[in-house]
Amino acid sequence: MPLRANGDPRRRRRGGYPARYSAAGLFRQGLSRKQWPRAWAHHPVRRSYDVVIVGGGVHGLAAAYYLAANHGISNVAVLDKGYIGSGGSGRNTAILRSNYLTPEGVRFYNRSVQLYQRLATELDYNVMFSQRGHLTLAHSDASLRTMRWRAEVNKAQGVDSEVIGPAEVKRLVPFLDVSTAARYPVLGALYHPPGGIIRHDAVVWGYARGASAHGVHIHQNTEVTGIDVAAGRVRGVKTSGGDIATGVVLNATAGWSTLIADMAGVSLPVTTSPLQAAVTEPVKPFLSTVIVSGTLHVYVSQTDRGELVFGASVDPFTSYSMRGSLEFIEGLAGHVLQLMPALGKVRVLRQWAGLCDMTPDFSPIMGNTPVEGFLVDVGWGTYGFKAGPVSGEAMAQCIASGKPPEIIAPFGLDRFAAGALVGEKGAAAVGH
Ligand code: PYC
Repeated sequence: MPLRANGDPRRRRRGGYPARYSAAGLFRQGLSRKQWPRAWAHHPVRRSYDVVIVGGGVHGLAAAYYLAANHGISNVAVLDKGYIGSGGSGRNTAILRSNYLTPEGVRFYNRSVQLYQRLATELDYNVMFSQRGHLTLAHSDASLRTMRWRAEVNKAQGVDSEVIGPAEVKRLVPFLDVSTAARYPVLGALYHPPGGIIRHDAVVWGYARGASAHGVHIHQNTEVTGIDVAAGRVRGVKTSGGDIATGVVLNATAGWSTLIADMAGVSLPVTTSPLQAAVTEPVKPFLSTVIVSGTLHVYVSQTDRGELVFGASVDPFTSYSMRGSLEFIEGLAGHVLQLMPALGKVRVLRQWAGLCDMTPDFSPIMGNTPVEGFLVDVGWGTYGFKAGPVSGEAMAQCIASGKPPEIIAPFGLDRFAAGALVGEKGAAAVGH
């Protein structure tokens, strides 16, 4: 059922930011000697909301923001059992791209890249999106064929991707070993110029500030412990901060998506595995693109501060553990050195893990469920952060209108029973 707008239309147009972030604003604030106002407000938990969003990561906060900004629905709560961005949104390696394998996937992630491109202006928040180009290396004829396939699908959807040879790869990344003597020689790469990296915390904080300015309530340290369902529809949620009545619950969690769905009696075809990552000490800027090698299970980019951010494959077991392991860092180091032997002396500072909810076809599950008023935006595997803006925009539209918009229609839960899978494994940067 569609929801009615309740937000103040003046706020909808401009947002009610307590302070504007600009060079002039910074100067004025410095002169005033006052504290900056809080970026997002604290509120007591209301006993009822029109919409409750479970999960304060980029997906949940973006959905809240677009509900209020695009549809005037602002009687909305975002609940997180920890602090916002403490799950996958703060643990990913911040890579954005739209060079997927299926037309459905390419269209969807391309819309996300477009929204990311204008996010800093839209949210009045510097999210530091750097479109520095993205290279997926091919080390075998089979992966070169997949790269060609992806390039053609990408181009047909208007996305800039092309297959390039080893000499062009070397020109883009002089430190890369592209010699035929390498253990896994580089035969070519899928080059995707619009891909890049972003400051992931800033994206979370920017959406939180934007949503709050439009009247959304953000409740951190508020765990959902149950979902009330009667006669096939949602009535409310039980939380560590008390019960909340609501007719709409959006499950926008990663890692805990099946546990939340179970509370509503909805079964999801999802398993959860950790994905580890690591960061080095800062070194001089030398790497101006993102590099991915599926064969060597490694991807790497260099931050604006000079650190190298690395990731590898998902751990080969299901678990809710978010700890790093010695096996991971040893395997990663070996693979990195095969690609870039010059990095032998760079020290790793930190490693961590996030949780990936894997679906059978490596595409997400989005939209309505058999329980009326219980919606899902889950099953993101290793692609979740890239999809934050488009998912938020689409789920907001789905809640406001009562039906999934075209762009997420292929990702419904019913596709598994219908056998209409959207196979995206071939576009994974990560080994599985
Ligand atoms: O799909 O680009 C990707 C990716 C990188 C790390 C995790 N997923």
